[in-house]
Amino acid sequence: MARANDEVAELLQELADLLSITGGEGFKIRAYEKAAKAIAGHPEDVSTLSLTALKKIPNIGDAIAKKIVDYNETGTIRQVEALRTQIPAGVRALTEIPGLGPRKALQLHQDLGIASVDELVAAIGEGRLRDLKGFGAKSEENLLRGIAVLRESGGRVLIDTATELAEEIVATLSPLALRCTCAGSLRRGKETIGDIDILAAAPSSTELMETFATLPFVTEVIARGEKKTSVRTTKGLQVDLRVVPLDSWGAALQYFTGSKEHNVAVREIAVRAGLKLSEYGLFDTGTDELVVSSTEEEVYARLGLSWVPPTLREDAGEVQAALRGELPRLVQLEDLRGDLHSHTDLTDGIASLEEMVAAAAALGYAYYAITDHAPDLVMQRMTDEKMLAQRAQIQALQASYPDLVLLHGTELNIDADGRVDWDGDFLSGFDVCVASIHSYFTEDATARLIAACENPHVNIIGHPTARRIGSRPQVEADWDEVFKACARTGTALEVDSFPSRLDLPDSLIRRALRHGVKFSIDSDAHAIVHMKNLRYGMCTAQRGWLTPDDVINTWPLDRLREFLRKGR
Ligand code: DGT
Ligand code: CA
Ligand code: CA
Ligand code: ZN
Repeated sequence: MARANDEVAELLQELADLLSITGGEGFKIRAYEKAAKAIAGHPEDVSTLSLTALKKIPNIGDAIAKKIVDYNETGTIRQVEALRTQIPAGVRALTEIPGLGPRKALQLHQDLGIASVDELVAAIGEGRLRDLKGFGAKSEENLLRGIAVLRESGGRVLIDTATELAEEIVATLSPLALRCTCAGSLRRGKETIGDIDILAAAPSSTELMETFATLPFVTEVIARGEKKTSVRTTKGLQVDLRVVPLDSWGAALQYFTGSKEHNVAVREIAVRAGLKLSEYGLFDTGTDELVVSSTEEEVYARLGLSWVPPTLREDAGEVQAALRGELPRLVQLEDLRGDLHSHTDLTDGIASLEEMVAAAAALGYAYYAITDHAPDLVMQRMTDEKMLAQRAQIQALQASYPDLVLLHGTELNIDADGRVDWDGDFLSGFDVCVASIHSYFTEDATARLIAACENPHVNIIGHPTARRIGSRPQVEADWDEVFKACARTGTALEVDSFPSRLDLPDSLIRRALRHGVKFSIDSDAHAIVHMKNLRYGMCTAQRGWLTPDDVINTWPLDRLREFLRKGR
């Protein structure tokens, strides 16, 4: 289940959105947005905090603290409920479109009577937006792009939402089963999840199905049977539970992990060997006798394949590689020695330098980079003085952490011409520089990214496509040219682990790998709770077939430092 913090943060963000539709004051809207971020990143569970304790959280004043108390007592914020009733549902549906703000949504509703995404598509087709103040051909194009992004994500949820829910279900059901785990796209670590698939082994399914169907967050039982039950949760997400006998566990897990395409390819190999593979086991086609079924390893081994890690099961060459015994040794969480992209409250993070460093030390890292934003991101108000003061602070802090090497870095902004915030002199004072696109998202980015790679101080391209899953498309670029520049200049590409980014995406990672590019799997943490997001970036990295040698932050510090020198 989502933490209370996430629900409160969503309600506060919704409050900000609703107020901007109803013409609320700007400073209030920004205060709610800041509060939503602060609550989402706060390490303590807000449902356990008193009014006094809530007010001690940065960016939470008396009024907002009281709204959280309201949530703790009633499960919602009453002001949000009241505002919802004042705004036509159609207008709220329109604001879901990436790039369409609340005011323009309201304008479309009031002036043209548009109350749904479909009606908007029709209106654009009929040219009805042309004469509307504040709209034009360019905005029509952007709206259609936004609608495409929205539809692509249709009904799928981000991996962190699905993981948290699935882990809670598995924890509840495990005591009632011999085995219990998640399968489907979640086990394969896909960036978005259509529905959650849970598999359990037990002699009888009665108690498991009953417990599952009556979980507190279940709003509807879609189908209920002895072998399979499907439910819908408060978040609208579907969860399927399948219960199998223990001796068919391996075959069932293999089958329900998918992907469908991987399973088809594996079944073809079975057929050629005179065998038949189903969720019940691997059978001899002639005699119908069971050959193996209890573990996945046995099933793959009997077919002459090495066991295929779930993150590779997409029929993208893994079956052939498994046949030849040439699957890569994939990078794993345990391989990471440090994190090279993180923020503190000096810019838009919510934890202090001391808190972030203490958390990194607790994770057992060998090195850790602080990379606060650079001056061109104007709202972050960075200055040379502030950056140098932070460096002095880091040097002082280093004495308390004999086992953790602190690196001072920054996240630069790649401008319209591919230049970054500071000159070479100032940049040479940093241990590591990440450079990212934070502007001009709709223009071709090839030349800018290549110019950034050619800067001798830029080590890592941060979240390279700049996409936001479900809300902002990737920047357009000739990626093969960008990857060539990365490989040529010794610039790593980031795998940003934020669940809404997961950037580079898996398919581009594989393409970059063919050019010999190196990668950095980073948290981009803006709060201590974000550090654990590395597990999601790791799924994406594995789906891109990365090995430890491809990932610079698995390397010992000496080798990393050599890479960061970039031949200078
Ligand atoms: P999703 O839910 O859209 O994120 O993606 P999956 O892969 O979890 O798909 P889902 O939930 O429909 O099915 C879970 C797994 O069960 C799937 O990866 C493979 C297996 N499976 C389900 N239906 C079929 C089928 O008709 N044929 C085969 N070969 N496998 C199936
Ligand atoms: Ca699924
Ligand atoms: Ca399913
Ligand atoms: Zn960034």
